Amino acid sequence: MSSSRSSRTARGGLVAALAFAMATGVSPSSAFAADEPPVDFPTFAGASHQLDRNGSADIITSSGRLHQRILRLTAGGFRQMGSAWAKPKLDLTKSFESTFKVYLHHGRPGADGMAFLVQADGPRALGGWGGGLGYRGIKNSVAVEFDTFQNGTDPNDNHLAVVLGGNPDKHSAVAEPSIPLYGRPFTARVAYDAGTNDLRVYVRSLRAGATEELALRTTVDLAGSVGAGSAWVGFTASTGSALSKQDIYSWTVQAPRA
Ligand SMILES: [Ca+2]
Repeated sequence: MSSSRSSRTARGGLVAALAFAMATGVSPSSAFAADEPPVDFPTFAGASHQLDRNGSADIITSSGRLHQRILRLTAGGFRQMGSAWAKPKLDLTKSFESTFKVYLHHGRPGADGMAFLVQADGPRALGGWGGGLGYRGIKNSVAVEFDTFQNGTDPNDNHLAVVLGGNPDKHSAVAEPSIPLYGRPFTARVAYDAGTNDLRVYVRSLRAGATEELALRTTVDLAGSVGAGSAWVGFTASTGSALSKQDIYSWTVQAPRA
């Protein structure tokens, strides 16, 4: 029921955007109203035309109880890498927050993890596999990684990090959350204050009664780091000689909540 409702909403939004574009001469991609979130996927039903996907990333129907459309970044094979970027670019000179539900699962041990990125390389950007987390080599980027496999410069196999310039061997900031990133679903929230360059990463287990935890806080100038005032926003992930299915169940990017 919810998927048919959201796809109707998506079509309605598209019609409204086209009508707005025809009335004003503005292209549909820049026709978001000021109070409309630039990214809003309660599921990924109807999202095929709103996401650029590369490598192993695809929109699929999940198996199991939920049986909904999800974004699968890696499909459980060896040496895979995938990326997905929202079509509209994100204004990095404004504060925002992004919330997404993640489930990294299937293999034992699981690897390698996934990352939330803002990047100015383009909608085809895709980095290296294994410890590259699908973003190694995306030069004009800031990554918030959720790393489930310990490589040479990693502190452990369950850490968050902020990484600049597409080099996962060098953490600008690193932290270990209290919850496992692998094997159990969790919600992450990345909050950025464009005035102070304050970046916070929160995580919350989906277990009943779980509370949100501020897992990492650092200062980073997103626009300065990617070398542009606006950027593509999305996810990357990879596998190597160990593997996993790495799934995003929902995703929003919007103005910070009060
Ligand atoms: Ca790693």
